[in-house]
Amino acid sequence: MAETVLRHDWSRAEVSALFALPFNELLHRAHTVHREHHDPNAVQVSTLLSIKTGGCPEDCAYCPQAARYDTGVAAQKLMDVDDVLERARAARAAGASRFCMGAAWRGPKDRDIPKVAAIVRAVKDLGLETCATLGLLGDGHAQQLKDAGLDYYNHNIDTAPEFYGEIIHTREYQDRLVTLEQVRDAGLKTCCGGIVGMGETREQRAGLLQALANLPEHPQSVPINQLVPVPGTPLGDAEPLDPFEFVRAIAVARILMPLSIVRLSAGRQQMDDAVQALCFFAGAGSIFYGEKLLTTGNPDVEADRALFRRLDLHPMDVVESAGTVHADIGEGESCGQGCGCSAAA
Ligand code: SAM
Ligand code: DTB
Ligand code: SF4
Repeated sequence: MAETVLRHDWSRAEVSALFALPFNELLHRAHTVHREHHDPNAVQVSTLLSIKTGGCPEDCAYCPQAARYDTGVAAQKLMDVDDVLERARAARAAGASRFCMGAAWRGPKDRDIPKVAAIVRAVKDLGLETCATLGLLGDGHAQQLKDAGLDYYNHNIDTAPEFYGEIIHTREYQDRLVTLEQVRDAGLKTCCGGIVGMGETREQRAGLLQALANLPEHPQSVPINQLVPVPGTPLGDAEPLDPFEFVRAIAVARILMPLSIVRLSAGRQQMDDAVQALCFFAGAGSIFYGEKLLTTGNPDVEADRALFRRLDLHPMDVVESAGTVHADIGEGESCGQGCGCSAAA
């Protein structure tokens, strides 16, 4: 297979030009890239659990867990290990291969890390891949989580740098980049994406994807969330995005970051099955599975199983996920993505 050059120097004009391609042309190009590096019929399946819900001091305009918005989400403290394990076992039994744990924190305190580490270790021992999203990390946190068996850390840049200030005021874009650097330096795999449908322009959607692709390493997992508008948040009555515009965002992400797994993330419950099928064709290779995201709804397990059957998709297992991401490197070579893999080619 020809060597894939991973670019980190995408210009805004180039990304905008991809968005502006005729829809069929864009999908053809994205699907071609997808097939070069990934099994087009395999979808990585992750289940989310909110291990610490609500009461968050931050002001993210989309988020139902911010204490300052009246959304009906009750604040709860960090869950006990046994309760998390029960949910993780159920997720594994339902077919998930990765368990993603979210906390409504600005970031964990030093004293929270040993508790989260114990949870991560226990979930990892079930044979599941582990992912955590806890907010901004402090010194040493990423390494302690890695040592506990964490595979992925999710931290989103959320939107284009120039739109960010309209969505979040309590932490800076730069703070997020620092956390992402800590995650990479600890040898964790990065899950980093954003939200579309928050009132941004197409140019700003291009800015989000440009910023993701120009990170020092492409995130191994790139969640593209469609805003779930929650009443009580400042974006509770945001104008819905044209579904084809969402598909374009998936396709452009696919082209910019060819080895990454692009995740069709929040917003599937509001999405037509046909639009989801287009997203898979455009290069989405993973989903959240289970009836809940963190606090909002997700399609029923049965509905997703039926969708997989109708589209002849199958869930990726852990080994397959590693092999797919790194399929174009020779045995023993590093993929250059900083994940410490050696090739499964
Ligand atoms: N508190 C941590 C943080 O913000 O980094 C971790 C949890 S936070 C809920 C994780 C991500 O969920 C956010 O960065 C955002 O991208 C996504 N998210 C939150 N609310 C959402 C919504 N209403 N619609 C779509 N995505 C949402
Ligand atoms: C991500 O990018 N999306 C997920 C996960 N990472 C943590 C979260 C979606 C949250 C949707 C709103 C909610 O359920 O509270
Ligand atoms: Fe808090 Fe995270 Fe929600 Fe922002 S996205 S309000 S940091 S839980």
